[in-house]
Amino acid sequence: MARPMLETLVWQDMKSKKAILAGLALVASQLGAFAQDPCARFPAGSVIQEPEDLYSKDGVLTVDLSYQTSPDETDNPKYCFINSDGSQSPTLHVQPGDTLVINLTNLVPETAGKMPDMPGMDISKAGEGGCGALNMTSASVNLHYHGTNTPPICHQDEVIKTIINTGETFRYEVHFPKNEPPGLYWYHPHIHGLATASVQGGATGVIVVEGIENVNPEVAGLPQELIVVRDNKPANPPPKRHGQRHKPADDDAAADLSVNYVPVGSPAFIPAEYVMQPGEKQFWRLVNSAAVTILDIQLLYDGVPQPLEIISLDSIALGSQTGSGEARSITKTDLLIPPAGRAEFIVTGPASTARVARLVTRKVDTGPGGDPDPLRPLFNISTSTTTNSANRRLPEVSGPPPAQRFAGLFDAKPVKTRTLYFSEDDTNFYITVDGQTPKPYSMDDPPAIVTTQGSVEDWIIQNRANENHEFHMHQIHFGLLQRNGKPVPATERQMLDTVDIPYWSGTGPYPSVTVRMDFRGPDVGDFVYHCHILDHEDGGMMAIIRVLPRNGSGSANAK
Ligand SMILES: [Cu+2]
Repeated sequence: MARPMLETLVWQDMKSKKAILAGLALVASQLGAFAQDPCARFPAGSVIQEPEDLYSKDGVLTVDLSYQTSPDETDNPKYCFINSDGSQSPTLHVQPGDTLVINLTNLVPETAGKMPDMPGMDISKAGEGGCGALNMTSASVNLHYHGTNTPPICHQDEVIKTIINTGETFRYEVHFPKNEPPGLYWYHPHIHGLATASVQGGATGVIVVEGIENVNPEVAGLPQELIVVRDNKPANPPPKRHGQRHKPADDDAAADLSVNYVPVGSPAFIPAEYVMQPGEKQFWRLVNSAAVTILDIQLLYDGVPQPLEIISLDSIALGSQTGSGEARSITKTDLLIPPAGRAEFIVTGPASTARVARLVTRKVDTGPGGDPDPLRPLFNISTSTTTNSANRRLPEVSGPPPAQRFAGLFDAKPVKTRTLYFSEDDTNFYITVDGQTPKPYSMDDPPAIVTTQGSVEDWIIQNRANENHEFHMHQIHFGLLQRNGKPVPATERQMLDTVDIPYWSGTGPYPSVTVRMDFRGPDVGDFVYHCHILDHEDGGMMAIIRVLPRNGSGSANAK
C-alpha cells in the first residue's frame, strides 16, 4: 500500500561510501559512550552491528550476565544484560542437547523502576514455594527462554515463582533437549507486571540452536545476518488508548522501534543502515523482540516488493515437523510477525543501480482498541562490492536432519477440545477458559487448565476484544490447524509458539485459531500461556496450565 507520508519523509540516503564511513565513525564515537553507559545505544542512522556471539564448548555454554539500567535521553529507563566482557545482549549459540549456564546478577537498584499497581496481584504470595527471592520489588528480574522446549522448573525455564532481586546472583542451568529444533529463540525477563518495562527497556537477546543447515540444506553456506527488532517507549507517546477509543493520527506509533539497538524513532523514522554486496543471497534471521509491536515486514527495492523466501518460523523450519519431515520454503512479499515471533528467510540483495532499497514494516490494522503500528522503515540497504560476509557464512551440511520433536502431531487424535478467549474491559485484560469466570492473572492463581502428560489437545482460541491479541504458549510449540474454523492446507501446516488473532469487529463470529497442543513430551509441571503484547500480559492476560506426569509419581522433567 502506498503511503504519502513515507514519500514526504526525508530519507537518510547513505548509499555513498563517504556516508558509510561517516556512519562507521558514529559507531566508533559511540564506543566511548558504551564505556560509561552500560545500556548505551547507537545513534539513529547507524550501520547495524551484530551482537557478540558466544558458542558452547563440549556441550556447555557458561555466561556471566548482569542486569543493569540507565536512563535514556527522555528519562525512560533502559535495561540491559551485560556480559562479563562489557558487551550487551550477547547471542548465545548452543547445540541440541547442550546445557546453557547463566549466572545472572541483578545490579538494578530497587529505586529504578515503578512498582506496578495491578488488581488481583498479591506480591507477598509470589514467593510461596518460590525460586530465588521470596518477594517481588520494582527491580526484580528473571529469564524466560522463549520458544525453547526446556523444563519449567526452578533454575531452568520457570517464570511463575523465580525472582532475582537487587544484589542477588542466580544460577540458571538450562538443559536443551537432544531433539530441540535448530533455529532462533530468545531470552527476556518475565516478571509479571514488569515485563513490558524490562523488554521495552531493551533487556533481550537471542539464542541460536545450531544446525539449521541440516534441516533445510538450502541455507547451507549462506551469509547469515541477525536482525533484532525491539520497541521502546516513544519520547512523546500517543494517549493510552485502552478504554478510550479515539482515532489515532496516521503516523502515531504506540512504541518506537530499534534494529540491533539502532533507534528508528518517531516522528522522523530515520532508518538504520545495512551494507551488502549487490545481488548477494543472504539468510536473514529476524527476531521480533518488541513488547507491543506487531510487525508486517516487507523488502522494497525502488518501491517494488521483493520475494522473502521463508525457511523457518518460531524456530521451526517449515515442513520439518509436520509430516514427512521434508523441509520446504514459502515465498511471500510481506510477513506478519507477532511480538515474540521469529522469521528466518532468504533474500537477494539489490542491484547496485537500485536507488532506494529498504526493509519496512507495513501498517498493521490492530483494531479500534489496538495500539497503532504504522508503516515505517527498519533499515536502508547500501551495496558495496568490497563488503565481506565470508565470516558470517553458515556451515555446509554435516549430517541428516535431526529427529522430529513433534512427529505425528497432526495425525494424532486429540483427547480433549477446549475453547479459550481473549477479552478485556476498561481496567483489565483476560484470557479465560470458556465456562470459567474471567479474572486477571494473579501470581498465586491455581492452574486454569490441568492436563496429563501424553495427551494431545485441540484448543480453539477466540478473540472477543476489539484489538488484536497474540497467543503464546510456554514450553511447547503448537500446530496451527485452523483459522476462523477453516483448515490450514496440509502443505502450509506449521508449528508455532506465538500466533496473532485479529480483533473482533463487534458483530459476527469471533475471530479464532484452532491449535493442537502436544503434551507428549517430557515437560510437566506448571507453566503459563498469555498474550505476548506484554502490557496485556502485565495487565492480567495470562494463566497457568498444569501438566501432570503420566505415571502420577511427580517425578517430573526427566530429560
Ligand atoms: Cu493482547
